[in-house]
Amino acid sequence: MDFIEKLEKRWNNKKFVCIGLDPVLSNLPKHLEGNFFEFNKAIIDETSDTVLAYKPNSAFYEALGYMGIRFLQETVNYILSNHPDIPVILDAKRADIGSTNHGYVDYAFDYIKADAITVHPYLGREALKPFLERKDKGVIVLTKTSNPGAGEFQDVVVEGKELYIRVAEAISTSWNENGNCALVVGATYPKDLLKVREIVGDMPILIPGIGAQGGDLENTVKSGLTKDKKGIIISSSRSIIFASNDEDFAEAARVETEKLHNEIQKYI
Ligand code: OMP
Repeated sequence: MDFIEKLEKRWNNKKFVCIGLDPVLSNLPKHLEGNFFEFNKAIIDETSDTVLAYKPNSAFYEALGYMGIRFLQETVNYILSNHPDIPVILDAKRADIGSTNHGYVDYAFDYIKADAITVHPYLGREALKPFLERKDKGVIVLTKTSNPGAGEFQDVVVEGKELYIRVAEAISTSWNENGNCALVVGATYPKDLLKVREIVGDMPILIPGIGAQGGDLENTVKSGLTKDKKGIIISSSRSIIFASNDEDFAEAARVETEKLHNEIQKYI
């Protein structure tokens, strides 16, 4: 199953929550002794029946050096082996000139074995070809990010339209020849999410910013859904994975995941 097929299957079962697997040493329960894989595994075991996807952010693993990369690889292997229908998004926000991108592509898709990766659009479609050519993998392009300063460049008006609108237009047309593109729009900008949804039709949109960043869930769901009530990947990390930093952390993560899942269902 490719990335889009995995998403479709889980959307059909009304799953919309993506858990950001973003561990930090200082927040890990003591008994795990800094083992990110054991931390993630416990959370996956408790939440796999409720989630749409998992999204480890590479930064938290890179911070530990080679041990971190090993924890990341073990985590993705665990999901692939035990829940092959759950898509794994490697949040790495990569992109460079074309020849260098081959390195990122080999790492993300062949070594880590992620189903999708986040990339930034700054270098343009020509440079991103090594990502876009991997038809079975998702290429999720930053369009309107969740951070307070996102507008500094993304809202600049270029030939009559904000830059993020032009990015959304490009991604949904020429970039998406292989039908494997998706976009990132932060839950902190629901009005912009609605504009992007109108441009991109039923393309998948990854929506971080719910939970710790204070995104408005009701507006986000209503603005982001497609006509057939799919298309949204609602992502939250800290508010789920650090709901408790005691021995009950995985159960606490399950409770938070189910809470988010149930709240989303109210707005569908
Ligand atoms: P929490 O704020 O703890 O839910 O974490 C948010 C996660 O989503 C982090 O891994 C961020 O790097 C990521 N993210 C954003 O917060 N904002 C964006 O605009 C894009 C992303 C992302 O690509 O996932």
